[in-house]
Amino acid sequence: MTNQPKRYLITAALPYANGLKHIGHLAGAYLPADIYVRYLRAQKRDVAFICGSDEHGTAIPIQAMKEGTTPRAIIDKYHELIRENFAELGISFDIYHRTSEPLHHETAQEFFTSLNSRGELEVKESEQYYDEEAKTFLADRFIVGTCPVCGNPRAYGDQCENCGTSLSPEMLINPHSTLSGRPPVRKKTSHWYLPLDRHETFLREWILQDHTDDWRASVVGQCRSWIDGGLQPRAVTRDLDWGVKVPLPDAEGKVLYVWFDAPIGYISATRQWGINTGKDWEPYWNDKETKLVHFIGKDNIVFHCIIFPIMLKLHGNILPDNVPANEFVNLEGEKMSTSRGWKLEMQDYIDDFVRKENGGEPLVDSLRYYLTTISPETKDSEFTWKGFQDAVKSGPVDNFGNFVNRTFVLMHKLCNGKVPPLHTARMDEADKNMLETIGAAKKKVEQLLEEYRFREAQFEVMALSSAANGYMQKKEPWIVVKTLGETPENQQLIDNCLHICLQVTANLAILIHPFLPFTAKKMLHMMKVVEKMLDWENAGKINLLSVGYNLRAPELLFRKIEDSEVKAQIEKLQAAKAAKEAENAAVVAAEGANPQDSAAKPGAGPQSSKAASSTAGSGAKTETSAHTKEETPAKATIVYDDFARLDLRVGKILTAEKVEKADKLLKLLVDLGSEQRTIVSGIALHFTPEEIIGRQVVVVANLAPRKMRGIESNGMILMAEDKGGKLHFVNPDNTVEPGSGVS
Ligand code: B3M
Ligand code: ZN
Repeated sequence: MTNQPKRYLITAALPYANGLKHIGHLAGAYLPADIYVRYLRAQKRDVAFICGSDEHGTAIPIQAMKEGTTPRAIIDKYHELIRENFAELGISFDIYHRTSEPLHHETAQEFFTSLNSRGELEVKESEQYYDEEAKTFLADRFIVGTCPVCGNPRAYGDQCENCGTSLSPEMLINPHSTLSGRPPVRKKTSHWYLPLDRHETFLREWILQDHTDDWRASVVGQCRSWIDGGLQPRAVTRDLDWGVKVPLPDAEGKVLYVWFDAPIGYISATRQWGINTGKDWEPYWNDKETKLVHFIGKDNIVFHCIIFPIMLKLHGNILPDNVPANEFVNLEGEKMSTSRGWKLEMQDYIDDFVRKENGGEPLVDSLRYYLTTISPETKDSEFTWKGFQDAVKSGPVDNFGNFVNRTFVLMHKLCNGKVPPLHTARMDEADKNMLETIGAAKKKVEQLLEEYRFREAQFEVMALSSAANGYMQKKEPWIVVKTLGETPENQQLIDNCLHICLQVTANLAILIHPFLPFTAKKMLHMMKVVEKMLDWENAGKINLLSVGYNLRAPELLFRKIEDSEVKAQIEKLQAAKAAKEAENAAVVAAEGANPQDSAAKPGAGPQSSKAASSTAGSGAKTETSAHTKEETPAKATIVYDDFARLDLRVGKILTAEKVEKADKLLKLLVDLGSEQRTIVSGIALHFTPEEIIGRQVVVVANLAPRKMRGIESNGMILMAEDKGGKLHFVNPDNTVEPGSGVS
């Protein structure tokens, strides 16, 4: 789009309302979108900034299972938390909508119906996994089994969260349904497909011819490889009960695929915004003079550049003008990962830095500043706490904040707290250069922002402040009187320097405003000017503050990040990771005892003390626990359903005897209330048979039987292992009925 568009529609990817979002998300989509939108608003362009929660897809019911609650409770909780986090970090959406709203369901259904009734969708029959006990089709995420790559016994049908491998359910060893625990079967079902292949020519022309110059190379590259790889029809419906119902009589139990409905969420959010503001929303989606820009992370490229544009074209809407997708932000040298506890959530930062501090806004802007300096525009980037500390010090504190502060302090000290006059006859080259630099900086920042180059744009603002610091250093107004004497002529030199520095300050407020909005507001207050001064058209002007105007005292714009804060954050990160590792190891231990999994890992046999000793995470005493630790050191979080599959009961040891030719094993007879069980346990090196008779224990009662040394063992008892490798009983604090459940 070369001419100036009539209006702008800016979207940022709709976050899944299944958990808190981290600063990688913030840096990837929301912050750059916010900077762009704030710039457009300052330009007085007509703009709608759209976002909201993506509340469908299997991610939501899965999280509900994890938290032992309903999908509805999950979306209500996370929608609100995420919305609040964004607001606190100054992300200025015009609307933060929800795909669970009736208006969205209606909009998405209308969209589907419109495409379907015009023959743009195809119905195809296929075989899908089905849970015969739960009587439902299973999304890939609802199938778990052993990862063929790393042996993680809790890999999902779409991905192993332990090693990151993308999987399909067929690749799992011993796949089973998370709903019933049964192996899934294949069953015929029919679905609606969007035949992407019909639109290849359109995509080639639209992206590979028209947008190779203005879209980011990585975005065009991904699109090219999708198109060249051969486009296939994509299913746009799913057998699931959570989502937007397929609006057809013969589609019972089917919903729209989340990636079909979610981008339509941009449209329904715009509709709602229209209702809220009384604006006519339709031209934002229908009029060619609208510039539509999607801000996303690189994992969403195909949906925003290939699938959704096809949908938009078929539905008669405008297409995105650009999709400035970002790469990822790593944290302290590692990929951010919720399952490994390696992350910095927006919420964490807000809790530790923003809310703790009275007027924590400078720390919001410090985060925004740093995230823009490491904006992953062309490659993955790295957040480190030391990097954060250094960046805040060298940019906002020592450069920008220092300049503004010095200017105000000196103006109060040397010019009676008023904007001094400019004595043009006394201006030298340095003065003139400084004034010219203001205009040049504005041009550069503007051009970079128009090209979505936020990192460089912010750098140019800082470069202006850096030049101004250099200018002031050269002029040294604080020693003019001392060195040259207190004369009206010398006061003119001081006036000129501070007049220029104040005009630079006013310009800095305008230019930094899209990036650091709280700082800009504070500067307005110090300068006693109204918000209108921040209009972009004022940038570059050198008469923004009138001569003789009284200004307020300087306020602290930024503060340093202390070493102790850096240290505390790194420790917190390490601790979160260790806690997750311990949690994951516990799952491995429990699951490793599952005969299905040991079948998949030859050599792993049941051991009575294994679960507890591995859980304790210390030196393994038995071959099997050592084996388990080596093979699968850490595991993904389990869902509640995984835990519920265990039948844990209190038992009482009735008899105990050594097993012949097996120095580690004891054969126990355990009273489980309704029955007595023989259990072979690997605790003989720790306890004599006599000392454990009569003790209560926790038994995994539904462990499949297994023969050891010719004796069938029917269950497993849990033991805790201390640091020294000694085993201890895990038992109720008081005697309870044998057979009592443990949950
Ligand atoms: N919720 C995926 C994500 O958060 C998805 C984006 C939807 S944008 C329409 O990465
Ligand atoms: Zn794996």
